[in-house]
Amino acid sequence: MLSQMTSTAEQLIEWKQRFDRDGYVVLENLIAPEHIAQLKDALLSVEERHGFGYAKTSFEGLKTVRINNLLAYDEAFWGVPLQPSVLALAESLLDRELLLSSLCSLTLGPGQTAQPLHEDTQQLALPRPRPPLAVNAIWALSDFTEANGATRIVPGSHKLDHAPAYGTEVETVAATMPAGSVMLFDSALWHKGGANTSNERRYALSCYYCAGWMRQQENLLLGIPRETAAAFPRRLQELCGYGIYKGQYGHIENRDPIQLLGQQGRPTVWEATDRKLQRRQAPR
Ligand SMILES: O=C(O)CCC(=O)C(=O)O
Repeated sequence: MLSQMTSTAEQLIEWKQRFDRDGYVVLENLIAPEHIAQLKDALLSVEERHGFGYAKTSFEGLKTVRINNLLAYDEAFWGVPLQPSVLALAESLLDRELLLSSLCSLTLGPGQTAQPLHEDTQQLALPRPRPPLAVNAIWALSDFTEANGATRIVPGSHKLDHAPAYGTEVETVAATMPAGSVMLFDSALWHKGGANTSNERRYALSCYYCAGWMRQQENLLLGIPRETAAAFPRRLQELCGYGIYKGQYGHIENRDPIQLLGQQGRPTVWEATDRKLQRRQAPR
């Protein structure tokens, strides 16, 4: 079920201004409670059916269950990257040809300690500050509180000229928000998962988008079975990488990879240019 709430153009401009200024923006109470309940049920069912346990590294969280490649596991997640307001904002920050970089769950168990401070693109040797390369949308499936490990952020840090050295500690703010809210942040923003000192799990999804020319964090083209991807809505197929960026990058022998899913492909930039020239030269 897709949340039906859409954004007006003015709303989008305001969210974008806040995102540009602070490096993040919270869209409060965006997702209907029934939708949140459905996503949580699906997560629990996948966790149980597939026997997912805690992550194996301290960064990912030794008391955290992360389920990667979520689109392959349950149809309930297919609407997440397509949520209209979030996708419209991500498109306006990146561009219409953006990609889904990864979709995973972040279920912080009681006793999970705070994550090391980081930014999500700090492995890339690129100068900072820079325009957004990637945008993370954290879906709060539980109320995010100080106690249960709400994501902690350093507002404005996307504008700093360096990423945090691993293990650096600086003052952070807990991004508290009610369940059903979505926080979008620039991958360059300094942040970390908080410590869960409560007795409850903190449920969240990370829907991470990146520029269309960038390598995706998860290899969705290989990780999602072809027959599963063939059943996705076309826009989700495109977000997963079944497309040709700017008509040039990602083609297979000049054909659009979306044809592998039985869809009509788009022309390469070279074909499109010739068609334009032919139209211009055609007698009127
Ligand atoms: O769990 C969170 O709140 C944030 C997780 C995160 O930033 C990450 O894993 O990169």
